[in-house]
Amino acid sequence: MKACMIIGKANVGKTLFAVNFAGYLGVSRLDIDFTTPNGETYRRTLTQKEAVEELTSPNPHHTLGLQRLEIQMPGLKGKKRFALLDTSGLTDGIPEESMVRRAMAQTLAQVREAAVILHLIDASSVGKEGAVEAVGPVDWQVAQFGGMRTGYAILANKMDLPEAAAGLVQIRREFPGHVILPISALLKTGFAEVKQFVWRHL
Ligand SMILES: Nc1nc2c(ncn2[C@@H]2O[C@H](COP(=O)(O)OP(=O)(O)OP(=O)(O)O)[C@@H](O)[C@H]2O)c(=O)[nH]1
Ligand SMILES: [Mg+2]
Repeated sequence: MKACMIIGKANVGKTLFAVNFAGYLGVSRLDIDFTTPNGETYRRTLTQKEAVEELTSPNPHHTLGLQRLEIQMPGLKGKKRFALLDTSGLTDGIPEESMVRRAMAQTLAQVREAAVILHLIDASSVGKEGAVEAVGPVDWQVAQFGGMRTGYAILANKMDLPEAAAGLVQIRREFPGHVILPISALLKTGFAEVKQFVWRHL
């Protein structure tokens, strides 16, 4: 089955996007297949609310492992089945903690297999002073690698926050030639455009 992978730095909103986008596509009960960085697998069934509560967090590196969700996407011409793959957050440079390091390697190993890559960037943090750069070398690497195929888009997330408008301008400037879709994973805005992009590239 073709996969649509969600990738990006820690805390940019990958998991909230995965859960809410699945909801937008009509999935209310989430059967999620987890694969830990050590390769152990298990399944959990969660409601939307439970998934948001348990799987998302304001603290970075909350997701450690792959979280796979099968989706039947309804469209004008029937349905398309695909796997929505949420991944562990990336860091610039090599992470200190071995589990995070392994999780990051596991994430990167999926890039080659994915039919569609949705690269999330937190538009509200771009240009802000902080301990972690909002757009860092790892984003350039993902854009370079992902941009070699057609099914690659940058999702500028957290557009509901006031700082995000300026962040989006900067993202457009720094990633010319790429598809850039502004979204709010929280408010589910921009999802129609994302759906259209995913549909076209599956
Ligand atoms: N305001 C706002 N907050 C958001 C949005 N998307 C995510 N968040 C918040 O950002 C934080 C991180 O969200 P996650 O979905 O856990 O981020 P992640 O990219 O999966 O993070 P890791 O799994 O740690 O890599 C949470 O507190 C979310 O509620 C958004 O569109 N708007
Ligand atoms: Mg996550």
